[in-house]
Amino acid sequence: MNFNEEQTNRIEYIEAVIKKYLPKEEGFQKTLFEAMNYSILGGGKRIRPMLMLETYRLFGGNNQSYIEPFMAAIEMIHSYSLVHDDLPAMDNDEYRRGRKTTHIVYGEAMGILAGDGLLNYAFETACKAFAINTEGKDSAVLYDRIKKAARAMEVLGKKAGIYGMIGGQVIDMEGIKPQDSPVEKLNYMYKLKTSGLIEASMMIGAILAGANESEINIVEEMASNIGLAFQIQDDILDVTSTAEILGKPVHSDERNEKITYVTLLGIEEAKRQVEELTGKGLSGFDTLKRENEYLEELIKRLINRRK
Ligand code: GRG
Repeated sequence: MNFNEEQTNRIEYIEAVIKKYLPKEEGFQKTLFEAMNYSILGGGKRIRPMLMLETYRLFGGNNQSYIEPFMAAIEMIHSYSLVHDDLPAMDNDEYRRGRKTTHIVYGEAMGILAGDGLLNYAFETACKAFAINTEGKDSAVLYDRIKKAARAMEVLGKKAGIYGMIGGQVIDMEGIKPQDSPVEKLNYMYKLKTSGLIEASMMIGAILAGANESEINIVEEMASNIGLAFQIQDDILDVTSTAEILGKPVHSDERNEKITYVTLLGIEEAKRQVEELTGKGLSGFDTLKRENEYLEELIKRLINRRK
């Protein structure tokens, strides 16, 4: 397998899927549509829809039109979270993915609305998975597909919401103090803030492909560990990388006086934890007794990424 070639093909496909659902930049809300499209189309690794699609394939899923609305939806939610995270009331960042952030280009009010727009539109888009072609299918098959799509909607809402990403962001905003059992609280916060959408991506792939309850639980655990490793790598890159490579300012954690894995445990221990969590995440493939060579390689590269 030529991983880089495979990855380029997948990114092209995912971008085409996202574009298919984006609003046309016309009408009286044109500026909002432009700000939404600017936010989602400015690069990005597209790892969440990629993890979703590959987990779907891991469980034998082969009907892309069924999963595509969810692939677009998860990237819309991810994009909204970045737009809002960059706002002056939150991290107040001017650059992301090597370009000006949405509120810098369109103003703060439009930044808030573009984020809100992407979040709502994500659920509107995901609902298109219910628009199933009923021709020639018996009612039991149709019921099963609708049931899976409904379960996937619930996971999307929960993992992006108050028990997931938004919950984690609140803990981050309130800050972790040295007297707070910081490692425990940091782990909890990262598992919600960063693992939340990774869990949603992989679980939705598994659900729509028809995985059973025990398999869905294994996938959730895998994604939780992978998400945590991904976030700790983010902490490491904030101190070891450069703004040119990352496309956003480095040392932002220090500037914002944030407690991170690196400030708490040091860089060597942070790297060791990344290794350990990655091993735990990847061991899920053995437990599941399923193979997807591309997905395994993707996870390894995500964790060892430079940006
Ligand atoms: C505003 C509700 C709300 C949540 C914000 C996503 C987030 C929560 C904050 C962004 C800051 C941050 C470090 C989040 C952790 C997850 C993370 C590393 C996001 C960046 O994801 P990538 O690397 O980004 O997939 P690209 O640009 O590749 O899409």
